[in-house]
Amino acid sequence: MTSATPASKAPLALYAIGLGSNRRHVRHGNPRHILLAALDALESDDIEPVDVSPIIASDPIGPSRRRYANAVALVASPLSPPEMLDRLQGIEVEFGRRTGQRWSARTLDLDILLWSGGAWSRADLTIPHPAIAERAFVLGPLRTVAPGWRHPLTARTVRQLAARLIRPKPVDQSAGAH
Ligand code: A4P
Ligand code: MG
Repeated sequence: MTSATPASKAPLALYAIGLGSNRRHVRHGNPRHILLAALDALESDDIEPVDVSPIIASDPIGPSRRRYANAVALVASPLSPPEMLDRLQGIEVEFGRRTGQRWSARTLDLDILLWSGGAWSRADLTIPHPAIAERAFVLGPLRTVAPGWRHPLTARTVRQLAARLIRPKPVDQSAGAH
């Protein structure tokens, strides 16, 4: 007998999952359609969709020059964070994601952004995703589905993080004075 709790009996956690694509897929077509297909693929016996943001088009951050489609899904699941990561990576592979070059153009990228359990930090998985606060393509869609969710490390809400990101930085008055 095992003392581990079967996944089906574990309490449900809420996850915010970031979706991104900037390559065409031979069957699903353009990045927007890839995200729609990925949202379908995400739904399963133990991953229940709760809400999904609009799909936005965003300029690439990093070396890839192609524009991205991005979205955020809220899902409820008994899966633990490593189990969820495993599931997401399986879906990425199904969509023909080529691994190797970091930040390379990709058919589908699925990131765990937030988890209702708070913070998680292991070698291969960090939650909240470390780059959330600097990324408009994450915060924009995330704000539409979870504006009040507090980042567990900074205690700022998603709405506050988004406002900080788009607020213009104060001009350094001394710059250009010489
Ligand atoms: N990993 C650690 N924490 C997490 C987490 N919270 N969620 C590990 C998912 N994975 C996590 O990821 C590399 C490793 O990160 C995984 O094996 C996992 O163990 P990856 O997805 O294989 O590699 P990557 O995506 O190339 O690197 P990284 O750092 O995840 O890149 P990002 O942050 O995903 O950025 N511009 C626009 N406009 N839109 C985008 O979606 N995306 C990227 C990729 C760059 N520029 C973009 C976009
Ligand atoms: Mg990733």
